[in-house]
Amino acid sequence: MEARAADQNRTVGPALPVAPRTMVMGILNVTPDSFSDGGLYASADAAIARGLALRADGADIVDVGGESTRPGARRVEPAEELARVIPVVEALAAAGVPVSIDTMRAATARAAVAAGACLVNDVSGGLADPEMPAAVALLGVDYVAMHWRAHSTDMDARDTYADVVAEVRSELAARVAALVTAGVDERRIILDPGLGFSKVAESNWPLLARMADWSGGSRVLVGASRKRFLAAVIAGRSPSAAGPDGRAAQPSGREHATTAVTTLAAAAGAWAVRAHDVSAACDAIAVVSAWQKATKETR
Ligand code: PMM
Repeated sequence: MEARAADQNRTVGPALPVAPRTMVMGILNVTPDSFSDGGLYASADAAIARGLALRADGADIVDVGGESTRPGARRVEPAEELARVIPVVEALAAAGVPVSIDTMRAATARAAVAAGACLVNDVSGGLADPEMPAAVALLGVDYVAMHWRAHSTDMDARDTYADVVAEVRSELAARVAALVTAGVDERRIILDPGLGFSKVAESNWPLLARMADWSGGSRVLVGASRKRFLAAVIAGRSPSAAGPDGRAAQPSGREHATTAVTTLAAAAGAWAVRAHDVSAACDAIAVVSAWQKATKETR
């Protein structure tokens, strides 16, 4: 039944992959202003080439987004978002690449799934567009519900937790309940703690350290790649990674710290990580798999 619903809506493109390890979702922002890769792949041709390169590097899924969610970013017009992402989704899906669509809009999700996307990645968990839960139910694809409190212009001010793990758990549970009420199969929902979204620095670490406590057994996607909270940890130690204020250096200088998080997230059983440097993430996950295999075999 579910598979039929998905088939009716998806005209091209491969299914969401399954793997006996943490998967890697390569980041592809078709935007002028994303914090790490903004402007690099703003034309469709450059974005398609980048998506194919991410796949060749080992990405299980390529996550295509047309709207920056960096702190302070303003929203893009719906037509502009569609024009940025749909040609890219279509070309990558036709080339056999599993594609997810990073969008807060139901209309963009619908168009992207029709163009071959097999996963909807919504950083607002359905809060930004009231049509999203019903749209996802009809599309019959898997859905990432990320923890989110406000759009980018206001999100830093919403880092106001007394107990971040308990609050993220209950706010995500409310999103899951709303999605299920709208007809989404709960098994299709993947949870994401929304690192960096209404979480400036310290709030991110308890969510990584206590994944099982807020995820309740659901699949978990971790999006730590090159984010500010990593800079805050390595600030002062490595001039290439971050200045003393934690903000001075380029996001690419946070790659080693990102790989450390990928390793720990994989060891903790994350379903997937979102990564700019897909090779580094794949290597880290391969090491975790080898370590876990040896642990089992030599017990
Ligand atoms: N982070 C960004 C964008 N989309 N999606 C999910 N599910 N989780 C995240 O943490 C996340 C996301 C931030 O922007 P980027 O695309 O420039 O990394």
